[in-house]
Amino acid sequence: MQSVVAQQIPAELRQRFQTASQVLVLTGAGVSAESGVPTFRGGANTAVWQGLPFDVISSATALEHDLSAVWQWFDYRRGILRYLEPNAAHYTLARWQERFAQFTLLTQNVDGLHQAAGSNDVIEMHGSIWRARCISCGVRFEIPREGERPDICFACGDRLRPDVVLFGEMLPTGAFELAAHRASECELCFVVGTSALVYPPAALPEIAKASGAYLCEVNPEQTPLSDLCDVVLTGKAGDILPQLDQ
Ligand code: BJW
Repeated sequence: MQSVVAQQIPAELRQRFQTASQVLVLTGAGVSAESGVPTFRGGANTAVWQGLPFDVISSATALEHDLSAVWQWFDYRRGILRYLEPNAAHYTLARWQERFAQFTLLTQNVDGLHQAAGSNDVIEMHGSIWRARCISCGVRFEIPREGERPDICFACGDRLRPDVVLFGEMLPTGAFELAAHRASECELCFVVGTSALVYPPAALPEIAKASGAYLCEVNPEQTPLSDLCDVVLTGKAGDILPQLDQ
């Protein structure tokens, strides 16, 4: 593994970036940090809401026992997100969809900022904070940026829940399979702003690497994935990703 600081993009990475046709990017909370979205982990901190660590309140168990508390947690976060904008990293990744013959953007984020920056066909592995889903019939509803969220299913009248993947829940049908397929095909794989602790998404760079891809991590901190990477660019996504375009 080659570890370099920002503004020293290695020649091999630059050359691969110029010639690759199949590129995959996996993003995590760190890509939105420069927009003001709090990360879950990192800097030796863990997100806590009303005394509950996020992995307690964002869990299938919490949903089962106290749906109202889970909604309060997500309502609180939408209240913050409503005022936040994409940053240079989101806009750079949106440009990359035009640059490569096949470009896959996989995100673990639920904040919708990639789409706000102009990315299409984002594979949202953990759902979206801007949707609700019926706990009985599964119909999904958009939650408006302004105004009230729906709390009852218009189709069957049952309760709604956030359309996100909580700890102990399965990913959306087909999302991991599609992501794993794309990971196995890509030549160049970027892992940006994720602690690479949560499975199954953390397995995707391993699949890419095992299939022959060149693996590049962008993160100010080391992660369990760093040693597997061909190159680690140590720094902020909003500083580093635009440099690759230059
Ligand atoms: C910057 C930066 C800047 C800062 N620029 N970078 C295999 C082994 C062990 C456990 C499991 C396993 N398989 C499954 C499990 C269980 C579990 C799991 O993975 N647990 C581990 C934590 C141990 N997984 C699941 O439960 C998953 N479901 C599943 O596997 O189903 C099958 C199953 C069912 C039942 C039982 C067992 C299996 C579902 C996981 C869903 C996770 N959902 C969450 C919450 C979503 C809702 C919400 O938003 O509240 O998703 S958890 C949270 O972590 C969120 C994130 O998407 C996810 C990943 O976090 P991420 O994005 O990496 O953020 P951080 O904060 O961790 O890291 C930020 C990084 O950014 C840091 O590295 C910083 O340095 C960096 N950074 N500024 C670039 N400017």
